[in-house]
Amino acid sequence: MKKRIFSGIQPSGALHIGNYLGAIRQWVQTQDKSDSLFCVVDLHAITVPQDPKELHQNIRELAAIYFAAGIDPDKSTVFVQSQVPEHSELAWILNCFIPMGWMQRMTQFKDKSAKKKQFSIGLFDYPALMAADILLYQTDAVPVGEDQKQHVELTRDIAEMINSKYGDVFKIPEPVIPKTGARIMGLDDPTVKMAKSAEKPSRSIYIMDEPDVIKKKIARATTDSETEICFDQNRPGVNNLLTIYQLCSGKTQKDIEAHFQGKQYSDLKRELTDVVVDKLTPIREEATKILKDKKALDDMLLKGAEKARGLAAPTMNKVKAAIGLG
Ligand code: AQP
Repeated sequence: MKKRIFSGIQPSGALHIGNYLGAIRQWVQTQDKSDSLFCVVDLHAITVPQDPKELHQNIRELAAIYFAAGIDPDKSTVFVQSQVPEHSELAWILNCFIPMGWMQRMTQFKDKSAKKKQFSIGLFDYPALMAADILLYQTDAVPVGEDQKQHVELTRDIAEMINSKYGDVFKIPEPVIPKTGARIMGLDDPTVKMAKSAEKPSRSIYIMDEPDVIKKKIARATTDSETEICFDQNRPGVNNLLTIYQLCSGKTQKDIEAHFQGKQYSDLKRELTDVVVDKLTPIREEATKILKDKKALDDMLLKGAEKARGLAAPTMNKVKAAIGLG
């Protein structure tokens, strides 16, 4: 039997090339080998303030990009989290079992809340909703970045605790950290991660950026005063540009270094622009087409949500029966 995989992205801003290279690109490769669910996790996005109009637009755009990048709705279940109410329902039930101390240990909450004057209970409770997302589908594997590993470990602890009380309710999921899941850094500041919620548009190459915008952003990207073009963690700007080049071109580091030997940063930036534009243009064009047919996109997402609800129902019945509800 194929392994079941669950993964999602928050519609918390416009999607960038880091999200594509670090997540969606890998999903497209795994969908043939696994029984995959790919979710637009909009309930996670509202754990921080969102503008309603922008959120609505981001949800649709993210879904359109999933399909445009090659997620096939006949192979994978693609849906919007808030269209499957079982996610919130299970999250509430889990909330009533998770010891407070377990949640207080979550480092992402500590980091995110430290930067804010005020934050919601939802931000604190984010890992419980993530656990519900995963456990609802009896998921085998969760592809995540290093920063989300602690949340998957918490999910395992929650599942084991409930199973030990009530028998075999949940499958214990495994975190999968993709080997090639390089962290793409900001173009303007390569010491911070490229992020959807970053305020400066110059930080990120967005999937929906036109070629001339991509060209300008790469031309202004931070490098250094050295001359040699090589992969070097201690030179974060050049290293980041080369990493994006590597992931978009599919070439090896050795070949790339040989190719750029004796060349200048202006050559690297020009060639990088070409490979990025080649990679993103078909996705942008297809997503634009998908977004134009509002009803077709709504229908695809509703179909995905119905399929997801069908998969979630047996778990919800099992959980409710186990704890005495319903
Ligand atoms: N810079 C990145 N490089 C590589 N992969 C990245 N991902 C995110 N940023 C990079 C991967 O994309 C997915 C998005 O997950 P998410 O929406 O839950 O949130 P995130 O990781 O916090 O993404 P962002 O873009 O940084 O958004 P905001 O600004 O909203 O926090 C994950 O698979 C992640 O690894």
